[in-house]
Amino acid sequence: MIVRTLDQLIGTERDVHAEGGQWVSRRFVLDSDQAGFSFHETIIKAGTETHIWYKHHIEAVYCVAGDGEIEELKTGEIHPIKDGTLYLLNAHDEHLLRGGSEDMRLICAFNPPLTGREHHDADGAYTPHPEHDAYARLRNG
Ligand code: 9YT
Repeated sequence: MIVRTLDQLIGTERDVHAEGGQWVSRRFVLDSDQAGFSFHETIIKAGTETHIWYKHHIEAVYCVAGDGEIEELKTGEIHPIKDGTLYLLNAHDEHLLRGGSEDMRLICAFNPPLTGREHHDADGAYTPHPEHDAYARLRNG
């Protein structure tokens, strides 16, 4: 069993800050923990906007505090986010994530798992997991 607290992660390699300052990601579970997914707490700063397009990952996101919205770029549809809202990026959906009037606290899981210090590239993606194809085969059967 692995037990970790937020306090233990802050200021370590598992505490990752967006280059533009829009979010902070505390990476509780990473690839090295061999769970098959990674599991993070992400704080989206109020009033910010982030372009995200996870081309190589599936991400589930559950909001437990604060408010914001997600805009699907393919359709223009905007979904409000608040405590109790989950969204699943199951189709590599390109989107804009906006913080609302207060910081938004999100719980996020990635498959394949992140390996550590990933930051968004110019397209809003993270680099593929080294065994990306094997994970895709497992997901797609
Ligand atoms: C919701 C989202 O994807 N925010 C960007 C950071 C990401 N959750 C991460 O790396 O933890």
